[in-house]
Amino acid sequence: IGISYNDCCNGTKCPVCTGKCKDNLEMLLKKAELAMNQVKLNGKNNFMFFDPSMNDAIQRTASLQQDLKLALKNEVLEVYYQPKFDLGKNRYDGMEALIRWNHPRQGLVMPDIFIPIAERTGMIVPMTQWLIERLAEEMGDWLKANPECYLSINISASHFESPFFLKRAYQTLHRHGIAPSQLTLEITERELIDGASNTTRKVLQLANQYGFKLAIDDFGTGYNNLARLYEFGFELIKIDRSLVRMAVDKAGGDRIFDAVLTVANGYGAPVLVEGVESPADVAFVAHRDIHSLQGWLFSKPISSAEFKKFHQHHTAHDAVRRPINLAPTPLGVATAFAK
Ligand code: G
Ligand code: G
Ligand code: MN
Repeated sequence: IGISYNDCCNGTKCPVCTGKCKDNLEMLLKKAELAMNQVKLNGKNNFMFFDPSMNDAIQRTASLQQDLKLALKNEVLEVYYQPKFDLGKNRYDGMEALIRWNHPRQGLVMPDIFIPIAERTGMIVPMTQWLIERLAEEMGDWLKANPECYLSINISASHFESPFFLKRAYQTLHRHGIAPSQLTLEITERELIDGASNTTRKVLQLANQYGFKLAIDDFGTGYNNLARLYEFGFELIKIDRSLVRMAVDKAGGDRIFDAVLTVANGYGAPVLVEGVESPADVAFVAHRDIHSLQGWLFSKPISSAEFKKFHQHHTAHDAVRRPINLAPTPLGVATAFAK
Protein backbone atom coordinates (compact mmCIF):
# COMPACT_ATOMS: atom_id res chain seq x y z
CA ILE A 1 0.00 0.00 0.00
CA GLY A 2 1.25 3.45 -0.86
CA ILE A 3 -0.16 6.46 0.94
CA SER A 4 -0.08 10.11 -0.01
CA TYR A 5 -2.02 12.81 1.76
CA ASN A 6 -3.09 16.29 0.93
CA ASP A 7 -1.63 18.44 3.64
CA CYS A 8 -2.76 21.72 2.18
CA CYS A 9 -5.02 23.68 4.48
CA ASN A 10 -6.51 25.33 1.44
CA GLY A 11 -6.02 28.77 2.86
CA THR A 12 -8.19 28.29 5.89
CA LYS A 13 -5.76 27.48 8.70
CA CYS A 14 -2.30 28.31 7.56
CA PRO A 15 -1.13 31.92 7.33
CA VAL A 16 1.45 31.15 4.60
CA CYS A 17 -0.81 29.05 2.42
CA THR A 18 -1.18 30.28 -1.13
CA GLY A 19 -3.89 27.79 -1.94
CA LYS A 20 -1.87 26.65 -4.95
CA CYS A 21 -0.16 23.81 -3.20
CA LYS A 22 -3.29 21.70 -3.10
CA ASP A 23 -2.77 18.55 -5.08
CA ASN A 24 -5.35 17.44 -7.51
CA LEU A 25 -6.65 13.91 -7.27
CA GLU A 26 -4.49 12.70 -10.14
CA MET A 27 -1.35 13.97 -8.47
CA LEU A 28 -2.29 12.36 -5.16
CA LEU A 29 -2.84 9.01 -6.83
CA LYS A 30 0.45 9.30 -8.68
CA LYS A 31 2.30 9.92 -5.42
CA ALA A 32 0.53 7.01 -3.72
CA GLU A 33 1.58 4.82 -6.60
CA LEU A 34 5.21 5.91 -6.33
CA ALA A 35 5.09 5.06 -2.62
CA MET A 36 3.54 1.69 -3.40
CA ASN A 37 6.25 0.95 -5.97
CA GLN A 38 8.84 1.70 -3.36
CA VAL A 39 7.15 -0.82 -1.04
CA LYS A 40 7.33 -3.43 -3.78
CA LEU A 41 11.01 -2.70 -4.33
CA ASN A 42 11.64 -3.23 -0.63
CA GLY A 43 10.03 -6.64 -0.63
CA LYS A 44 6.24 -6.13 -0.68
CA ASN A 45 3.68 -6.78 2.07
CA ASN A 46 4.05 -3.37 3.71
CA PHE A 47 2.94 0.26 3.42
CA MET A 48 4.78 3.53 2.93
CA PHE A 49 4.03 7.24 2.85
CA PHE A 50 5.03 9.27 -0.19
CA ASP A 51 8.26 11.19 0.17
CA PRO A 52 9.49 13.70 -2.45
CA SER A 53 12.82 11.83 -2.70
CA MET A 54 10.90 8.92 -4.24
CA ASN A 55 10.50 10.92 -7.43
CA ASP A 56 14.26 10.99 -7.94
CA ALA A 57 14.80 7.37 -7.02
CA ILE A 58 12.06 6.18 -9.35
CA GLN A 59 13.34 8.35 -12.17
CA ARG A 60 16.90 7.06 -11.71
CA THR A 61 15.70 3.46 -11.80
CA ALA A 62 13.54 4.11 -14.83
CA SER A 63 16.45 5.61 -16.75
CA LEU A 64 18.80 2.80 -15.70
CA GLN A 65 16.16 0.37 -16.88
CA GLN A 66 16.09 2.00 -20.31
CA ASP A 67 19.88 2.05 -20.50
CA LEU A 68 20.11 -1.58 -19.45
CA LYS A 69 17.75 -2.63 -22.20
CA LEU A 70 20.03 -0.88 -24.70
CA ALA A 71 23.16 -2.32 -23.09
CA LEU A 72 21.81 -5.84 -23.49
CA LYS A 73 20.72 -5.20 -27.06
CA ASN A 74 24.02 -3.59 -28.06
CA GLU A 75 26.06 -6.18 -26.18
CA VAL A 76 28.00 -3.69 -24.10
CA LEU A 77 27.78 -5.79 -20.94
CA GLU A 78 30.97 -7.56 -20.01
CA VAL A 79 31.76 -10.81 -18.27
CA TYR A 80 34.38 -11.12 -15.57
CA TYR A 81 35.68 -14.39 -14.25
CA GLN A 82 36.85 -15.32 -10.78
CA PRO A 83 38.92 -18.47 -10.27
CA LYS A 84 38.18 -21.14 -7.71
CA PHE A 85 41.17 -22.88 -6.24
CA ASP A 86 40.86 -26.62 -5.62
CA LEU A 87 42.88 -27.66 -2.59
CA GLY A 88 42.94 -31.35 -3.48
CA LYS A 89 44.32 -30.74 -6.98
CA ASN A 90 46.37 -27.78 -5.72
CA ARG A 91 45.31 -25.71 -8.70
CA TYR A 92 42.43 -23.58 -9.92
CA ASP A 93 39.77 -25.61 -11.71
CA GLY A 94 36.65 -23.44 -11.90
CA MET A 95 35.74 -19.92 -12.94
CA GLU A 96 32.67 -18.00 -11.77
CA ALA A 97 31.20 -15.67 -14.38
CA LEU A 98 30.10 -12.28 -13.04
CA ILE A 99 28.44 -9.66 -15.22
CA ARG A 100 29.72 -6.07 -15.31
CA TRP A 101 28.11 -3.08 -16.93
CA ASN A 102 30.25 -0.25 -18.15
CA HIS A 103 27.68 2.53 -18.28
CA PRO A 104 28.49 5.30 -20.80
CA ARG A 105 27.89 8.10 -18.25
CA GLN A 106 27.96 6.46 -14.82
CA GLY A 107 31.02 4.27 -15.31
CA LEU A 108 31.12 0.78 -13.87
CA VAL A 109 27.72 -0.29 -12.52
CA MET A 110 27.81 -3.36 -10.31
CA PRO A 111 25.35 -6.25 -10.52
CA ASP A 112 23.91 -5.48 -7.09
CA ILE A 113 22.31 -2.46 -8.79
CA PHE A 114 21.30 -3.78 -12.18
CA ILE A 115 20.48 -7.45 -11.52
CA PRO A 116 17.41 -6.55 -9.39
CA ILE A 117 16.26 -4.25 -12.22
CA ALA A 118 16.78 -7.02 -14.76
CA GLU A 119 14.77 -9.36 -12.55
CA ARG A 120 11.82 -7.03 -12.14
CA THR A 121 11.62 -6.26 -15.82
CA GLY A 122 12.00 -9.77 -17.17
CA MET A 123 15.38 -8.95 -18.73
CA ILE A 124 17.19 -11.45 -16.52
CA VAL A 125 16.52 -14.53 -18.64
CA PRO A 126 17.65 -12.97 -21.95
CA MET A 127 20.64 -11.65 -20.02
CA THR A 128 21.54 -15.14 -18.85
CA GLN A 129 21.13 -16.41 -22.39
CA TRP A 130 23.46 -13.72 -23.62
CA LEU A 131 25.89 -14.58 -20.82
CA ILE A 132 26.06 -18.27 -21.74
CA GLU A 133 26.61 -17.39 -25.38
CA ARG A 134 29.46 -15.09 -24.38
CA LEU A 135 31.00 -17.69 -22.04
CA ALA A 136 30.97 -20.28 -24.75
CA GLU A 137 32.78 -17.87 -27.10
CA GLU A 138 35.31 -16.61 -24.57
CA MET A 139 35.95 -19.73 -22.52
CA GLY A 140 35.02 -22.56 -24.88
CA ASP A 141 38.60 -23.35 -25.89
CA TRP A 142 39.75 -23.46 -22.28
CA LEU A 143 36.84 -25.72 -21.30
CA LYS A 144 37.48 -28.11 -24.15
CA ALA A 145 41.20 -28.27 -23.44
CA ASN A 146 40.56 -28.82 -19.72
CA PRO A 147 37.65 -31.23 -19.34
CA GLU A 148 38.16 -31.37 -15.56
CA CYS A 149 37.55 -27.61 -15.31
CA TYR A 150 34.19 -25.84 -15.22
CA LEU A 151 32.42 -22.50 -15.38
CA SER A 152 29.68 -21.33 -13.08
CA ILE A 153 26.93 -18.77 -13.51
CA ASN A 154 24.50 -17.24 -11.02
CA ILE A 155 20.83 -18.04 -11.29
CA SER A 156 18.03 -16.34 -9.40
CA ALA A 157 14.53 -17.48 -8.51
CA SER A 158 13.08 -15.52 -11.43
CA HIS A 159 14.72 -18.07 -13.73
CA PHE A 160 12.52 -20.79 -12.28
CA GLU A 161 9.54 -19.25 -14.03
CA SER A 162 11.23 -19.68 -17.43
CA PRO A 163 12.70 -23.20 -17.41
CA PHE A 164 13.10 -22.84 -21.16
CA PHE A 165 16.39 -21.08 -20.51
CA LEU A 166 17.87 -24.48 -19.58
CA LYS A 167 17.18 -25.88 -23.00
CA ARG A 168 18.68 -22.80 -24.62
CA ALA A 169 21.75 -23.10 -22.41
CA TYR A 170 22.13 -26.75 -23.34
CA GLN A 171 21.80 -25.97 -27.06
CA THR A 172 24.31 -23.13 -26.88
CA LEU A 173 26.91 -25.29 -25.15
CA HIS A 174 26.24 -28.16 -27.52
CA ARG A 175 26.75 -25.89 -30.53
CA HIS A 176 30.16 -24.95 -29.14
CA GLY A 177 31.04 -28.55 -28.32
CA ILE A 178 31.05 -27.94 -24.55
CA ALA A 179 29.81 -30.62 -22.15
CA PRO A 180 26.86 -29.53 -19.98
CA SER A 181 28.63 -30.99 -16.95
CA GLN A 182 31.14 -28.15 -17.34
CA LEU A 183 28.48 -25.60 -16.41
CA THR A 184 27.46 -25.13 -12.78
CA LEU A 185 24.40 -23.12 -11.82
CA GLU A 186 24.85 -21.24 -8.54
CA ILE A 187 21.68 -20.50 -6.63
CA THR A 188 21.77 -18.61 -3.36
CA GLU A 189 20.35 -20.32 -0.30
CA ARG A 190 17.96 -17.38 0.03
CA GLU A 191 16.51 -17.91 -3.46
CA LEU A 192 15.62 -21.46 -2.48
CA ILE A 193 13.54 -20.32 0.45
CA ASP A 194 10.34 -21.32 -1.29
CA GLY A 195 11.96 -24.68 -1.96
CA ALA A 196 8.72 -26.41 -1.15
CA SER A 197 7.28 -25.18 -4.41
CA ASN A 198 7.01 -27.68 -7.16
CA THR A 199 8.32 -25.21 -9.70
CA THR A 200 11.68 -24.90 -8.00
CA ARG A 201 12.01 -28.62 -7.58
CA LYS A 202 11.06 -29.36 -11.18
CA VAL A 203 13.40 -26.78 -12.63
CA LEU A 204 16.33 -28.06 -10.59
CA GLN A 205 15.52 -31.63 -11.61
CA LEU A 206 15.38 -30.52 -15.22
CA ALA A 207 18.77 -28.83 -14.84
CA ASN A 208 20.11 -32.12 -13.54
CA GLN A 209 18.63 -34.01 -16.46
CA TYR A 210 20.36 -31.69 -18.92
CA GLY A 211 23.59 -32.56 -17.14
CA PHE A 212 24.30 -29.21 -15.47
CA LYS A 213 25.74 -29.15 -11.97
CA LEU A 214 24.07 -27.26 -9.13
CA ALA A 215 25.68 -25.26 -6.35
CA ILE A 216 24.25 -23.52 -3.28
CA ASP A 217 25.64 -19.99 -3.09
CA ASP A 218 26.02 -17.80 0.04
CA PHE A 219 25.41 -20.80 2.28
CA GLY A 220 24.78 -19.88 5.92
CA THR A 221 22.91 -16.64 5.18
CA GLY A 222 19.57 -17.88 3.82
CA TYR A 223 17.65 -19.19 6.84
CA ASN A 224 16.61 -22.18 4.83
CA ASN A 225 14.92 -25.38 5.77
CA LEU A 226 17.96 -27.64 6.03
CA ALA A 227 16.04 -30.86 5.44
CA ARG A 228 14.53 -29.45 2.27
CA LEU A 229 17.88 -28.36 0.88
CA TYR A 230 19.03 -31.95 1.22
CA GLU A 231 16.35 -33.11 -1.23
CA PHE A 232 17.73 -30.97 -4.04
CA GLY A 233 21.06 -32.77 -4.28
CA PHE A 234 23.68 -30.09 -4.85
CA GLU A 235 27.16 -30.82 -6.14
CA LEU A 236 28.88 -27.89 -4.43
CA ILE A 237 28.17 -25.80 -1.34
CA LYS A 238 29.68 -22.32 -1.15
CA ILE A 239 29.99 -20.93 2.37
CA ASP A 240 29.27 -17.21 2.42
CA ARG A 241 32.19 -14.85 2.86
CA SER A 242 30.61 -13.18 5.89
CA LEU A 243 31.23 -16.37 7.88
CA VAL A 244 34.95 -16.33 7.13
CA ARG A 245 35.15 -12.67 8.11
CA MET A 246 33.43 -13.48 11.37
CA ALA A 247 35.59 -16.52 12.02
CA VAL A 248 38.86 -14.68 11.49
CA ASP A 249 37.99 -11.21 12.83
CA LYS A 250 35.64 -11.86 15.76
CA ALA A 251 36.30 -13.69 19.00
CA GLY A 252 34.34 -16.93 19.05
CA GLY A 253 33.34 -16.52 15.40
CA ASP A 254 35.20 -19.71 14.56
CA ARG A 255 32.66 -21.77 16.52
CA ILE A 256 29.79 -20.51 14.36
CA PHE A 257 31.85 -21.08 11.22
CA ASP A 258 32.56 -24.64 12.32
CA ALA A 259 28.89 -25.27 13.05
CA VAL A 260 27.94 -24.06 9.57
CA LEU A 261 30.76 -26.09 8.02
CA THR A 262 29.54 -29.21 9.81
CA VAL A 263 26.07 -28.70 8.33
CA ALA A 264 27.55 -28.06 4.87
CA ASN A 265 29.70 -31.18 5.07
CA GLY A 266 26.61 -33.09 6.19
CA TYR A 267 25.18 -32.82 2.68
CA GLY A 268 28.08 -34.87 1.40
CA ALA A 269 28.98 -32.42 -1.38
CA PRO A 270 32.35 -30.65 -1.70
CA VAL A 271 32.48 -27.38 0.23
CA LEU A 272 33.96 -24.13 -1.11
CA VAL A 273 34.76 -21.12 1.06
CA GLU A 274 34.18 -17.70 -0.51
CA GLY A 275 35.87 -14.41 0.30
CA VAL A 276 39.34 -15.69 1.11
CA GLU A 277 41.26 -12.42 1.21
CA SER A 278 44.44 -12.95 3.19
CA PRO A 279 46.98 -15.56 4.31
CA ALA A 280 45.28 -15.38 7.72
CA ASP A 281 42.05 -16.58 6.08
CA VAL A 282 43.95 -19.44 4.41
CA ALA A 283 45.55 -20.35 7.73
CA PHE A 284 42.09 -20.46 9.27
CA VAL A 285 40.57 -22.77 6.67
CA ALA A 286 43.64 -25.04 6.60
CA HIS A 287 43.08 -28.42 8.27
CA ARG A 288 39.33 -28.01 8.03
CA ASP A 289 37.20 -30.21 5.82
CA ILE A 290 37.11 -27.79 2.89
CA HIS A 291 37.50 -28.64 -0.76
CA SER A 292 38.12 -25.35 -2.54
CA LEU A 293 38.61 -21.62 -2.03
CA GLN A 294 37.60 -18.46 -3.86
CA GLY A 295 38.52 -14.88 -3.10
CA TRP A 296 40.70 -11.86 -3.73
CA LEU A 297 43.80 -13.61 -2.38
CA PHE A 298 43.74 -15.89 -5.41
CA SER A 299 42.35 -13.38 -7.85
CA LYS A 300 39.72 -10.68 -8.18
CA PRO A 301 37.20 -11.22 -10.97
CA ILE A 302 39.16 -10.66 -14.23
CA SER A 303 38.26 -9.99 -17.85
CA SER A 304 38.63 -12.71 -20.46
CA ALA A 305 41.81 -11.01 -21.77
CA GLU A 306 43.29 -11.06 -18.27
CA PHE A 307 42.15 -14.64 -17.91
CA LYS A 308 44.29 -15.64 -20.90
CA LYS A 309 47.35 -14.25 -19.11
CA PHE A 310 46.26 -15.90 -15.88
CA HIS A 311 45.94 -19.23 -17.63
CA GLN A 312 49.26 -18.88 -19.45
CA HIS A 313 50.97 -18.07 -16.21
CA HIS A 314 49.53 -21.20 -14.65
CA THR A 315 50.46 -23.38 -17.56
CA ALA A 316 54.01 -21.98 -17.52
CA HIS A 317 54.26 -22.77 -13.82
CA ASP A 318 52.54 -26.07 -14.28
CA ALA A 319 54.79 -27.97 -11.92
CA VAL A 320 53.89 -25.75 -8.98
CA ARG A 321 50.60 -24.33 -10.27
CA ARG A 322 50.98 -21.35 -8.06
CA PRO A 323 47.99 -19.01 -7.94
CA ILE A 324 48.96 -15.57 -9.17
CA ASN A 325 48.31 -12.33 -7.24
CA LEU A 326 49.50 -14.19 -4.22
CA ALA A 327 51.74 -12.19 -1.96
CA PRO A 328 53.03 -13.70 0.23
CA THR A 329 52.42 -16.99 -1.49
CA PRO A 330 50.42 -19.45 0.58
CA LEU A 331 51.69 -22.25 -1.65
CA GLY A 332 53.32 -23.91 1.32
CA VAL A 333 50.06 -23.73 3.17
CA ALA A 334 47.98 -24.91 0.24
CA THR A 335 50.31 -27.85 -0.36
CA ALA A 336 50.39 -28.66 3.32
CA PHE A 337 46.67 -29.09 3.55
CA ALA A 338 46.02 -30.54 0.13
CA LYS A 339 44.21 -33.79 0.77
O1 G B 1 31.24 -9.48 -8.05
P1 G B 1 29.96 -9.03 -7.95
O2 G B 1 29.81 -7.63 -7.44
O3 G B 1 29.85 -9.14 -9.42
O4 G B 1 28.58 -9.73 -7.73
C1 G B 1 27.55 -9.21 -6.95
C2 G B 1 26.37 -10.13 -6.96
O5 G B 1 25.75 -10.15 -8.23
C3 G B 1 26.74 -11.56 -6.61
O6 G B 1 25.84 -12.02 -5.62
C4 G B 1 26.52 -12.30 -7.89
O7 G B 1 26.02 -13.58 -7.63
C5 G B 1 25.49 -11.45 -8.63
N1 G B 1 25.67 -11.62 -10.07
C6 G B 1 26.75 -11.34 -10.82
N2 G B 1 26.54 -11.71 -12.12
C7 G B 1 25.28 -12.24 -12.15
C8 G B 1 24.48 -12.82 -13.19
O8 G B 1 24.88 -12.98 -14.34
N3 G B 1 23.23 -13.25 -12.85
C9 G B 1 22.74 -13.14 -11.59
N4 G B 1 21.50 -13.58 -11.33
N5 G B 1 23.47 -12.62 -10.59
C10 G B 1 24.72 -12.18 -10.86
O1 G C 1 27.14 -13.91 -4.13
P1 G C 1 28.25 -14.41 -5.00
O2 G C 1 29.01 -15.47 -4.33
O3 G C 1 27.86 -14.76 -6.37
O4 G C 1 29.18 -13.15 -5.03
C1 G C 1 30.34 -12.97 -5.65
C2 G C 1 30.70 -11.61 -5.13
O5 G C 1 31.76 -11.67 -4.18
C3 G C 1 31.14 -10.67 -6.17
O6 G C 1 30.61 -9.42 -5.83
C4 G C 1 32.65 -10.66 -6.02
O7 G C 1 33.21 -9.50 -6.56
C5 G C 1 32.77 -10.74 -4.52
N1 G C 1 34.04 -11.26 -4.03
C6 G C 1 34.78 -12.22 -4.59
N2 G C 1 35.87 -12.51 -3.84
C7 G C 1 35.81 -11.68 -2.76
C8 G C 1 36.66 -11.49 -1.62
O8 G C 1 37.68 -12.15 -1.42
N3 G C 1 36.24 -10.57 -0.72
C9 G C 1 35.12 -9.83 -0.88
N4 G C 1 34.81 -8.92 0.04
N5 G C 1 34.31 -9.98 -1.95
C10 G C 1 34.66 -10.89 -2.88
MN1 MN D 1 27.97 -16.80 -6.92
